[in-house]
Amino acid sequence: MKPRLAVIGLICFLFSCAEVANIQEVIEGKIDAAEDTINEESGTSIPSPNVSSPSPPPVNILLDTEDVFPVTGTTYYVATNGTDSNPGTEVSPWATLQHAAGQVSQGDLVLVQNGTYAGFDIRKKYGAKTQPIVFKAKGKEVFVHPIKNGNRKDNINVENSDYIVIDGFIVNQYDPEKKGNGIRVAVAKGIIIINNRVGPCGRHCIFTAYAPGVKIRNNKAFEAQVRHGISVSNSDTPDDKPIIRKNEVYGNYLSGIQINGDCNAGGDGMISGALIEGNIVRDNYSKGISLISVEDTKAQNNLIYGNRMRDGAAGIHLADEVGCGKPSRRNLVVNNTIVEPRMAGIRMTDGAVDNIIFNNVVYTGKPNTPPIADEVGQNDINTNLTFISMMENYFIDPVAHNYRLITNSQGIDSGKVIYQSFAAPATDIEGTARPQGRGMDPGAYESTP
Ligand SMILES: [Ca+2]
Ligand SMILES: [Ca+2]
Repeated sequence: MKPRLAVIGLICFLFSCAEVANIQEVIEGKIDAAEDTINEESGTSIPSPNVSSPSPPPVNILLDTEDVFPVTGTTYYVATNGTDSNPGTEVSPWATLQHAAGQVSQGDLVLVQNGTYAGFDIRKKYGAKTQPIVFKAKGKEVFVHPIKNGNRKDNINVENSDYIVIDGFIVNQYDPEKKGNGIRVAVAKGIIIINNRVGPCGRHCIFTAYAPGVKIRNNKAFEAQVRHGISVSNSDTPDDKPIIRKNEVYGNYLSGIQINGDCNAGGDGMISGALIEGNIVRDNYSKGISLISVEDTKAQNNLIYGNRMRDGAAGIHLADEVGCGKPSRRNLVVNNTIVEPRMAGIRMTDGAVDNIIFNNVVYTGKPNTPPIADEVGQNDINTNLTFISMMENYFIDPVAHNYRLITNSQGIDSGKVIYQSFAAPATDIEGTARPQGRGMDPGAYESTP
């Protein structure tokens, strides 16, 4: 019996087989519609069960102070001197990430020793919100290359799996056809991608589809050869709530960060409730942050500069997918610093409506282009510091990309703590409490007196 049929058999046991058929159809339909389609039959081998002798686990898995999980399962090890017939202990580690991906269950921790590994494709493995399955680089030099076997060309693929953590890997090299992504997540909830260095990449560096509750934090995502640095796409739930926080995103072929409801892929066609904060998004070849069919989302404390190396619409662009009729709406764009010599800093098009734009610092260097361009005229733009020339009169050292406001800038303390019942962020991009001095500063940085 093929492993997949075995799984279906198990589900048949738990539910009715009619329901199972329906689930399969829905999942496969979704995947076909996702931006980069996949083959459900991955060729992933599921190894035979292994009797492990677990080593004493650490008390907690500490991703950093924001995400701490207890180790409730088994701690396994992967090392370049291991073999997959080992029990996966520290002294007798496994050799491949793919083997580990076939063995893990809820609450398990996989620690990967320094070295270079083929990537992995994890399917139908389910952690829980407080007991995720964690893949963690133990050292600082754990390199993950594209998946060696199977149909996926990504370096890491997480699919039909929930509550998986990918922590601390150097995800580099890509397939020659550039079809694979650095890290790909599809039809999965509660996935955390943290502390990885992802790039250069073939297609996207970090790509997600139908992935509610995904958290993408403290990664570098750079030099995607075909698409975006970070792409969050496709939805079939009103409860999307992706978090994209404190990443550095640069040198990507299209946009730095894109969120797209992708109505053409089915589902509800909107991404709702995203939080995009504290990112540095620079020197991408198209837009900085592209928000297509996105609603009730907050973009704050981002530093965005030097994008549109080739083409692009804005540092932050609020739009709609052509033909979808799902314009970006009710988003809050607050306390960002945006420096775009070649295009608008913030631009609203394609029916974008009811977006609130305040406390931003926005420089645009393109002639005849306003720093904040509302081409729809139904958005609320208030209390921003905007200018089109003489950057040195505003920023401490724009040549060195120091975009803090100069100390005697009239912008200092000119922002609002609350506007239209929406609060400005309580800290700045570096964690400094706001406001300092006589009031809130606009932009990503709060000056300390
Ligand atoms: Ca949605
Ligand atoms: Ca202030």
